[in-house]
Amino acid sequence: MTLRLATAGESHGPALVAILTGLPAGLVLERKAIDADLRRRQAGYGRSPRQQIETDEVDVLAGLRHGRTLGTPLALVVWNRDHKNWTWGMSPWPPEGEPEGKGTKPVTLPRPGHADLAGVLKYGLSDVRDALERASARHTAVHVAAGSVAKALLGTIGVSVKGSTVEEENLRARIDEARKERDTVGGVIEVRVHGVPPGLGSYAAKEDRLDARLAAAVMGIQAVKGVEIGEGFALADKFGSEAHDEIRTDRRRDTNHAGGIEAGVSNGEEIVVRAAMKPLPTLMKPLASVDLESGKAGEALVERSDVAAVEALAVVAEAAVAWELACAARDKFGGDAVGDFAAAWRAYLERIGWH
Ligand code: EPS
Repeated sequence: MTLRLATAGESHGPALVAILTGLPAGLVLERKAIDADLRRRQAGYGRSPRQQIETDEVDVLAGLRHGRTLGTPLALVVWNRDHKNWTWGMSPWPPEGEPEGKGTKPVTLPRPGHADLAGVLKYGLSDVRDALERASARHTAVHVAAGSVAKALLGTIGVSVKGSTVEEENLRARIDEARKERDTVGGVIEVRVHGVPPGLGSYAAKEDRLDARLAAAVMGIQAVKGVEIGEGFALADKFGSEAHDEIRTDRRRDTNHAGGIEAGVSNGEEIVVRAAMKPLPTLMKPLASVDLESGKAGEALVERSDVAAVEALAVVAEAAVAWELACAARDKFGGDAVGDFAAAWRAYLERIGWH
């Protein structure tokens, strides 16, 4: 059984939507748990005033009855409350009446580091807004809702996933300084996963490798420029005798340099994924750019944005890792009913003698 996720939505459009297919029937979902993850994503030091406008909550349009999945496509919606300020500018149909509100004038000054320039060139656009709206990290909200569903599924097989920022000295002071200087900052986050048995993923083909799948999922999050599993880049400086995790008679390890994955397959230890986020590209002190209309030098677009979103990234990466692991678990344990899925997992643990 293959778990799949499709999403749609622009930052200031009416809503963000997700369709999840391949979930088993009978999975219990709690609205409060999904909404709590959505609120965690919105919090964090250095976020934009946008977060005072949005109070993200999930609505379910299909696939759920009385809090249990039906085994049919699950359709989730997170509404953009800010859309009310953009009804003309982001109208899906040609807008009627005089231009009013936000987004009425074309954006022609691309921001270095955002999707703006590549987007207009690639898609043949003249208004940068047509590119930036979908590229915006606002979109991560609906991924967090999907990740919350994935965590519920993983919970039925004893797997828990947790993202956090990696303590960096004076992160908050750096954010304060950046705000004062009208600048932005990035940071590092990590996701730790408990309870994954050996055997998720496969070395049989590169696209099946669990580390490759997790890296792609986390690298797919806006502003992420680096991902490592376990000790990642630091392993390159070690001798083999220092880098590998020796195997005890009970087949567990005393160390975890590998971050819980060897040869693209989980080894039963804690899975550790880290990601580096670049400083966000919307600067209140704009960088040099070109006006795409006149061809003359100019300064990049300045609009409301976050100074930092590192704490949000921890929640978004947690969701991405949870989703990928749920996919790998569905691949391995299958089942149309959630009980079948959990029974296959129990039988597998029995076979490999893993408790
Ligand atoms: C973002 C720009 C800002 C952020 C946004 C991501 O949007 P706005 O201009 O509306 O303030 O606030 O993030 C969110 C809205 C969110 O919910 O995370 C960008 O360009 O990526």
